[in-house]
Amino acid sequence: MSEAPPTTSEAPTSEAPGPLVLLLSGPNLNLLGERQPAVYGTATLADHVATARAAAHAHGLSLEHFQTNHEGELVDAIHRARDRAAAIVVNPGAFTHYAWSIHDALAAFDGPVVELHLSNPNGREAWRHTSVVSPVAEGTIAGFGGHGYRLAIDAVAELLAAPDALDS
Ligand code: CA2
Repeated sequence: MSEAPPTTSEAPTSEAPGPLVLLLSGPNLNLLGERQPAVYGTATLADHVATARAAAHAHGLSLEHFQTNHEGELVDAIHRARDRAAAIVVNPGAFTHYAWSIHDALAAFDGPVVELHLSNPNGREAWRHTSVVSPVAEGTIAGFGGHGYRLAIDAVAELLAAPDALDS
């Protein structure tokens, strides 16, 4: 019998030039396109990464993506970003609702952080209404499905170009 493929992540991919945006995907997002299309759509995570990368390139930014099902790996990825990335876009999956280690790691990142969700957690079960990530994010994009990936990159580009641009 062949061994099951690793569940943790795809290899980080990036390209020069331009400031680096790190796109992080939390648990179970690797299953997108396979289950629950009524909630999360039919596009795969690779489709969403391609959308984000195209948007980043249009803004002169480079993009690296990392997906993991493990909280500590997400914390490690955020730590590594401290010396490398200008901004982080993160869909923390269910970690959104309870993973204070991710809150703390993001709080130690100097650049802008945009929280991203495919669905609108506030319109779903009560346990999804709390985000421990929101307090350390510049803002949240939620409920726009795959379009959210472009919207999140657009927001990051604005924030990097003029850090106070979205204040008013
Ligand atoms: O709406 C989002 O993007 C979420 O972050 C998705 C998380 C959920 O726990 C958050 O409340 C909101 C879940 C991602 C799981 O994705 C699956 C995809 C296909 C099949 C099963 C799960």
